[in-house]
Amino acid sequence: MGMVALQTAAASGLTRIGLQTASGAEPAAVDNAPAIVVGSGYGGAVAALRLGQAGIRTLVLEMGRAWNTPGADGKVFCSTSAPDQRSMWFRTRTEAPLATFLWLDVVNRDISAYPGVLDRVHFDAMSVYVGRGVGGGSLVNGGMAVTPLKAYFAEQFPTVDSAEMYGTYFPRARSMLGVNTVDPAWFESTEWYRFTRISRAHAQKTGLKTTFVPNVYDFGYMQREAAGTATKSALAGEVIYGNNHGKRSLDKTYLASALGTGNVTIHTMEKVRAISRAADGSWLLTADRIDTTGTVVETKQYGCAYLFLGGGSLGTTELLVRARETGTLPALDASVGAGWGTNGNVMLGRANHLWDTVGANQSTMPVMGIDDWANTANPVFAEIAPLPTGLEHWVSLYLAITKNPSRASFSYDSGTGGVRLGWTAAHSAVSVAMAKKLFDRINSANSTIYRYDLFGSSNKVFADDFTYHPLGGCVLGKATDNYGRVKGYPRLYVTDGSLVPGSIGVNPFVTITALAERTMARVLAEDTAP
Ligand code: FAE
Repeated sequence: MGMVALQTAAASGLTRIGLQTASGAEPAAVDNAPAIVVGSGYGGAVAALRLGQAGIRTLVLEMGRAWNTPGADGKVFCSTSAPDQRSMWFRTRTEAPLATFLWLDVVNRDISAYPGVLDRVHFDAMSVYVGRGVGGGSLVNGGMAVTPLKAYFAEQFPTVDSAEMYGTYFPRARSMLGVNTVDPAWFESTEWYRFTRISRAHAQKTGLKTTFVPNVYDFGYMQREAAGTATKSALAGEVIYGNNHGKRSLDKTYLASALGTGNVTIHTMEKVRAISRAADGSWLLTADRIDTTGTVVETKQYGCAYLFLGGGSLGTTELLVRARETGTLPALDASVGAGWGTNGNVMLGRANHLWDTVGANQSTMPVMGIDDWANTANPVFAEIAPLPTGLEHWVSLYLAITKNPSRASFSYDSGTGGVRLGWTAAHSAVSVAMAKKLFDRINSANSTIYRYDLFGSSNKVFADDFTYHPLGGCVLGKATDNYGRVKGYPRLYVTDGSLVPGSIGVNPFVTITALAERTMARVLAEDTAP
């Protein structure tokens, strides 16, 4: 794992993660690097590791902070039940996905503005949850590490050799990410997954198939939590504001290995704002360095020969749409900004009978899904989600992934310098109709009803106004070639979720990681000088 050290240059206020040199001196500041990676989520982390291993000096620019220093309470991340400033990205009140419980606003809390770990980015009719910090979405997500159905992968990526993906890149991604599965015997007996067993029984009574899903949370650690021999994290409600233990997030896997190569440096709290190309074909980047109040304290210029975009579906697409529309990269393809979708996400809750208790104790890591994707009339894969409140509430919660074919585009807003998203309520209604069809069946087979109190005061049953799975914007084979090379601009690459055309049918990070591995293998073999 190498000698990873966090160094804070007090004079400049610059926090830099680097590898301690033999002399103990800090590596020289890098303003020009052979390769720059924007963002440190899945796509960025894979790029950084493979570049570093190839001996290419690489700088990663990440707008969020490094989550490796305990706060005053001795913990790196705050708890979900008592969130503080660490929870959300520059907010004065938390914005949890479940807004209410029994219609009461008991979930959200006033906080002070700070570069917290979870962001909710609001567009006109859709808001998108994303992770902020070294590790991107891996810091806040549910860890579900699902490989998509081969047939659906091939449908979404007709130009990609799926034999090679399933033979080489998916296995590589799973092994690097530390994917493991819950011990079935423990699952059947532990109080922490009673909520899942109840939902499974109701699905089975409906004649539906359920399937275990792997996770990157260390289930050995979780069993020790349950036994009382390890500090609780997944069993203490931790997930969307970060896990203090147990989760193999990217800072512990890909990024730790990347730093261990000695060739990779990560600059935190630096947001790339503009990309342009110099006369010699190299890349120029403008990045704003912020402090913990969000104030821009320095605007920096960087140069590189190879530029990898891993800012996620929102981050990467915004940078490229802005570059095309402001004329810094005018030859970008017209499809940059298009092909965006929510992976058909809809969240909902069902009310169980009094005898079907879900348990006061619930693990935050989902381990099972209701798999009705083969139902061509209404394909849905529904994750059985936890609702850990510490009390019995008889709620079965789900995150449904529906095969919603709707796609939207981002457009440049010259007034704000940001982007707008053309997703509408009508697009979401398609996901809701599909989720409703499936859960009406489950309710009817079990004589149950929906919960009306979870998503605000308007008796909303289906949370259709947010997604955890933003996908697309720079779709593989459209905005880029078949390997993520941006059309029209040599040595510019996209490696993240913006390559996926709006839907992949399961939780997306294994697919994003595997595609990034495929891109890096090709680019390092063909594009870089030996
Ligand atoms: P991502 O991980 O979002 O990383 C992008 C990084 O770039 C972030 O760290 C940004 O701060 C940074 N960035 C963006 N713009 C800039 C800029 N201009 N300059 C500098 N830095 C920038 O992208 N997926 C699963 O497969 N299983 C799950 O169980 C699951 N649960 C989820 C639960 C939650 C609450 C959320 C929010 C997401 C969940 N996801 C899950 C989705 C998953 O985390 C997401 O698909 C990936 O993180 C996307 O990876 P990317 O590399 O595309």
